[in-house]
Amino acid sequence: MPKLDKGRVLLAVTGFHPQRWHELLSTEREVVLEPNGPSDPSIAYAVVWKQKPNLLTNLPNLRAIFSIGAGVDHIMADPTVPDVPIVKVVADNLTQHMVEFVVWRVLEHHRQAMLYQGQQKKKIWHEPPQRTANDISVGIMGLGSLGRAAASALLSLGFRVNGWSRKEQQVADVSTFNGDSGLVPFLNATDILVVLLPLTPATKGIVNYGLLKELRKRNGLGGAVLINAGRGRLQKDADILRALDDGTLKEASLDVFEVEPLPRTSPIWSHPKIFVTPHAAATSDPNHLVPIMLRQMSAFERGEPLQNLVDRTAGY
Ligand code: NDP
Ligand code: OXD
Repeated sequence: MPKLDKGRVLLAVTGFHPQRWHELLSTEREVVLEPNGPSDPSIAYAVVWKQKPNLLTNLPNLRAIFSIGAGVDHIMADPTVPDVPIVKVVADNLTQHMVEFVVWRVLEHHRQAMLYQGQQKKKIWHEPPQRTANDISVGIMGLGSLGRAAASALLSLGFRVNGWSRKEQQVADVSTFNGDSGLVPFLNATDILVVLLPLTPATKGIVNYGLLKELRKRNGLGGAVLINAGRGRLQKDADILRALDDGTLKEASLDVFEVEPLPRTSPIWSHPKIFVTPHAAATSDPNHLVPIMLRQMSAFERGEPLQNLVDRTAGY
């Protein structure tokens, strides 16, 4: 295959100022924030976060699209995205952020942080019964790069870990389940549910009341716990509130919401059993991610295959 020339980059983001991304990409490439017309022939790569609809549709020389996040639903939301390779983020730095988030939230629920916070407010000196991690099964929905890394960290703390994926997966020391038939057995064996799925047509709304009902409740936590750091539209916010209010769920940590930013009127903000973070579980840091993107572009131009490609049929 003949070597490709050094392609120009379109940096197309909405919702934040991409200054640092621009600076770092510009160290090696010519970068533009808008194409020169809808069929700009000079654009070879697009680096995107929630690009404007139709922006990429007619770029005739587009070679690949790089997502600024691990999730690519923000790209796939536009059905006119052309059929070029889409690269998702897989990076130690992002994975580390997510592992820290999952371990933090699991430990807080396991060690009953909400109970102690309530006691402290009322100056109550009371020690509830304590369980160790190996009494608790954490079930991770999504055994991708983030789910596997979270599983490994939780195992090292002594938790039992279950995992659910689309295809059959083998992960050392993790009890794995897959597909529709594996979902209920996975939930029935899970005390703390951690959601690290991508948002696709198959997963939209999956975290609903019926699913939460299947979680195990016979543990020392006093009820099942939900942690969602995947995507907000995987869940039904109203179903989570219902499950918390009727005791189906004991507590939840939510990093993502059906509508983001979470509207100020949402009852989730002030719910005593919900810990809220603003889609901040694992931030994409340009200092770590841009060098990986630049290396991939150069390797591709030398004729090497792109890594971490999205399966467009599966949607992630
Ligand atoms: P990957 O693409 O590496 O893995 C996705 C996992 O989900 C795979 O195990 C896959 O199964 C599984 N999966 C996908 N569809 C289904 C389905 N229909 N049924 C069962 N399992 C399914 O993703 P990452 O681990 O890199 O990231 C996961 C998600 O985390 C991202 O898509 C993003 O939405 C979210 N995220 C959130 C962040 C935040 O700050 N809140 C930050 C970063 C990511 P299989 O193994 O069989 O392919
Ligand atoms: C991501 C995110 O997908 O930050 O990486 O949500």
